[in-house]
Amino acid sequence: MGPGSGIGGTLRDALDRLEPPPRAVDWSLFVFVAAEVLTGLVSFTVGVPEGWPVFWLHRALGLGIVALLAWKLARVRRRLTDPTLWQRSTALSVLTLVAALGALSTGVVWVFGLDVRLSYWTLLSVHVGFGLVLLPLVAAHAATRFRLPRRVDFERRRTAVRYTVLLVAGAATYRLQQGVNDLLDTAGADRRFTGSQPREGDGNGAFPVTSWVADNPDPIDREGYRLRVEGLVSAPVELTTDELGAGHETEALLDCTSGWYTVQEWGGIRVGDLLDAAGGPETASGDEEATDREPAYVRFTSVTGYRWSLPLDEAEDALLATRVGGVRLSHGHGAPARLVAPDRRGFQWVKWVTRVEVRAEYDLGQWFVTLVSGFD
Ligand SMILES: Nc1nc2c(c(=O)[nH]1)N[C@H]1C(S)=C(S)[C@@H](COP(=O)(O)O)O[C@H]1N2
Ligand SMILES: [Mo]
Repeated sequence: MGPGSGIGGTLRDALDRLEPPPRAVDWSLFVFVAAEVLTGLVSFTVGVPEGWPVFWLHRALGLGIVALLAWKLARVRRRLTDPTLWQRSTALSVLTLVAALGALSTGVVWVFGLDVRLSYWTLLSVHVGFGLVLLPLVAAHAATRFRLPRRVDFERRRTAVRYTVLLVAGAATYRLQQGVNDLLDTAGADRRFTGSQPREGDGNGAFPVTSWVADNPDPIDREGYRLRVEGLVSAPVELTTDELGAGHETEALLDCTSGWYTVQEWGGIRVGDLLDAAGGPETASGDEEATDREPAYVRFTSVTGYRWSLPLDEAEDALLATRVGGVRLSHGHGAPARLVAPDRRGFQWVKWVTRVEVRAEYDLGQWFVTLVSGFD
């Protein structure tokens, strides 16, 4: 089939017309990969549907990389296939290509609802792994053949048109995939806007026990357990398991960044009521220098040290759960008590909570602690 004939030919013509100059392709690949890592990481913090543009941008950029990579490979193919052209940097190039193909293929396959597990890693976690090694590889690869971009490579109007078309085509392709998923009724059809797949059923057994990285404490003895409620409250208290009770019920959706979600009925105590048991939030009056510290956040800390804070208003409506699906929480799911924070991603739902603290400051350290908690 010659150029321009049939659908394949038309597509080819369109791709040819869109193709940026070689140097622009190289730089674009670098920028697109960096943007993918950024949007991917940011998407992990998004739990409300209004955050959908982050996910769509991630998908469109990913499909843009497919096109960029196709142009690039068409140009440099011989450097890889012809052994007489191999250099020292070729190994790095191949490694970078493998990571790129790994990230792209796991992403695409995930979208169609396939989930082959590599031990306890979901395919989405493997995708994240490929993405995280890809960025330094692309940076190193670019450094071996560093050439500054020239003005003519990015002639303004053409560049804007090209990249707009590229991203719109990416988004359209993603949209098309949704139709295919619906039509074939694949597991990919039930994904949330976050990309997570459903886990059906009620109670402890219905959804996986997940620790972010390495958190894995011994079971907590119900009798010996105490929950401390302290910080900027009038009367700090320690509560027993029985005092936490299960007076409050709420249905909430837990969406883990490893790619699954579940809707469960959670029972426990409203955090607002918990704070009332400690006399309620109270401004700490400082000394003569009038350093009043206003209650602004509530921090939930696990027996392992893992922790997360919510703004005070949001925290008051959150739940410290002792039950799920009508039964007691199992150890793996955070017994005796775990945070249920609707609209927040799973990693923020602290398990095995032993301390609830009203604070004035935002806790920047939580970002680090959630990554290393459980490593000794
Ligand atoms: N203390 C502690 N709490 C934690 C975690 C953890 O590693 N340690 N993992 C979080 C993550 S990533 C998720 S998705 C949910 C999973 O809750 P589950 O194990 O009940 O499914 O718990 C969160 N709470
Ligand atoms: Mo998670």
